[in-house]
Amino acid sequence: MATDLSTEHRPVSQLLGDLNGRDSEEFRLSDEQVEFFREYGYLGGVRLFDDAQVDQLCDELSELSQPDHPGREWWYEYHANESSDPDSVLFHALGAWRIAAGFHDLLWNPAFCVPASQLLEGPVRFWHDQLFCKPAGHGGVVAWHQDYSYWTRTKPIAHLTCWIALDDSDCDNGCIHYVPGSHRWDLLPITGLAGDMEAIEEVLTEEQWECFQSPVAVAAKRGECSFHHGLTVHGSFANHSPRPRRATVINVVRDGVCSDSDEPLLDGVPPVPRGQKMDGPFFPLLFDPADGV
Ligand SMILES: O=C(O)CCC(=O)C(=O)O
Repeated sequence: MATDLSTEHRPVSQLLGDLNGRDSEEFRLSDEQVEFFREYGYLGGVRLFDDAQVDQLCDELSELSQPDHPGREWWYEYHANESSDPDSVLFHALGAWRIAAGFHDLLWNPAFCVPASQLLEGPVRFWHDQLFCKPAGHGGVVAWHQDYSYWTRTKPIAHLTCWIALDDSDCDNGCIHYVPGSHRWDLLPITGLAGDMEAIEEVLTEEQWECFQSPVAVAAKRGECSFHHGLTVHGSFANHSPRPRRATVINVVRDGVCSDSDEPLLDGVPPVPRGQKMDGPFFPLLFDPADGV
């Protein structure tokens, strides 16, 4: 029998080992890294996990990919294939932190929380997690988009995404690509997440579309992550390689971001009334720099 881990607001397994006891200074980004993020809207090459930790997460992931696994009622969303094409598969699911101990505990990894608080410039509150997995040979695209276009029910924009590679990822198996500087663009409408990579073109100016001629591919070794701003345009191409491309994502907000809706912010979660700060069991405070790790 699985238990709903959303009631636990500290690590419940050995995934992080002694990481939580260490000095937060060890995990701080350099001034150059923070400056790079501010300039371009993304930052790659930050290590969060070693091989053994990624192995534990991959074991859990194989169970979570079985549609009849225990705890399946706690997903916020679960798409065995987000695209409508069986030859272009994107497994996409939100809510693994409630179901599997490793995916729960990774939220409290100081190697994630400390940099996140530097980039958000404040305490880090959990929004939700995601899995984005492309099988070998017939993995689908993640079409160009801005994350915040899916999150306008929360405001103001003080949102950060951490994309974590569970396989070595590069241009062959569909690594993440960013449009540098697009975090300064206005909010674009939703044009779809799977299927047509370039659907976004219809809502761009000519000048913006030019920027898609030179997006930056950010390769990552398993266990490494990249961070991006809620408005940075990003996407990833199909995986025709013989290797899978699996990733997990943590989405966070600066503490103080409010609900802008009286509807549930996530499927199955009690509403946070419009105007009230996001808080409560589903949106735990992960890290406050005033307290340290
Ligand atoms: O996994 C990918 O290729 C893209 C993930 C994504 O869109 C995100 O992290 O916001």
